[in-house]
Amino acid sequence: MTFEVKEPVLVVGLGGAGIKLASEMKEALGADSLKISQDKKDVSEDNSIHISTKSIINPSVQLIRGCAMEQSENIAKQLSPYETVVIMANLAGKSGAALAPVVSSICKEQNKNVLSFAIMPFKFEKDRIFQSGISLKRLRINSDSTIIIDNDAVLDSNPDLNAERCYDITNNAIKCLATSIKSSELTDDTNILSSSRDTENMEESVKDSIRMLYEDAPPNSIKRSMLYVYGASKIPVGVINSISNILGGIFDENNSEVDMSSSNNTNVVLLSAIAGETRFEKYDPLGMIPEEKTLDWDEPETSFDCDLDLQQIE
Ligand SMILES: Nc1nc2c(ncn2[C@@H]2O[C@H](COP(=O)(O)OP(=O)(O)OP(=O)(O)O)[C@@H](O)[C@H]2O)c(=O)[nH]1
Ligand SMILES: [Mg+2]
Repeated sequence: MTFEVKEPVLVVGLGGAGIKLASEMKEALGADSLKISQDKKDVSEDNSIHISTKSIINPSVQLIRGCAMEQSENIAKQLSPYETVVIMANLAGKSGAALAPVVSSICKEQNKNVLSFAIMPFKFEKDRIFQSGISLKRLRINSDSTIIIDNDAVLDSNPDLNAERCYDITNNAIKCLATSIKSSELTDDTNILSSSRDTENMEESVKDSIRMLYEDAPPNSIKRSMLYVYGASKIPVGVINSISNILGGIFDENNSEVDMSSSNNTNVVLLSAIAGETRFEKYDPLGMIPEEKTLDWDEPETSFDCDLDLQQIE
């Protein structure tokens, strides 16, 4: 089914990187925005909610989540006037991983139309992998459509790049896609966003994007692919035809599409709807157990500071 972006739209940025990208998305959609973070530096302007962890300056993900739940009425009040909520969450950061399940479940309670973006960590960020996995699982359940951007897949296909350049690739892909949301079709699915570094050679970029996609999902779990070509009017038509042939040859001809957009820079972004296994289920060691055989808490793991003389086990 198609995901319909109904006005009024609110873009919610969670955590440092989520907030940075939310401002870009807000501009592209002409929407309002809300910033939520545990870090005071991220939420200095209007329309923001600071999640205070009181005297603790190095809170755990569970503690940030507990403190956010104390503010859930405030968050719910801010969300209520909107039809569509776009959540921009950096699940590689602590705030994003803590807040994504809380904010998305409030959206679900309020029956919002929810589109979420999730950034996943590099594999060397071992302490982030588990939290990002369980947070993603809940974010996907509460969202109508989810778009996953995996830092680790960028690294695997571009090992010579530094982190800043990797962020440039992913952030640029998100920015580009933001400009296409109004004009193009999004589906009610989980999607993986992949892209490549800037090269003069468009065919190479498409192949790099497909390589990046395969880091996250096996070819048989890809249902549909949409290739966004930016700056298309500057690219020779023969090259666009050849890109379309490459795509049609790899994915089923009927399930792949090329969307051409105008832009100052030329770039390609591949958005693929997936059904079935991705690598992210394995981020939680228990994630491999099929859903119908799993009993899970309704609320994600949360820690509260309740002044008991008992030590908290986390
Ligand atoms: N793709 C992408 N990933 C980012 C970006 N910034 C941070 N990350 C990822 O998030 C991890 C943590 O970086 P931080 O700068 O602490 O991110 P943050 O969003 O401020 O996180 P918190 O402060 O913990 O909420 C990095 O190692 C990256 O994996 C960005 O601009 N783009
Ligand atoms: Mg930060």
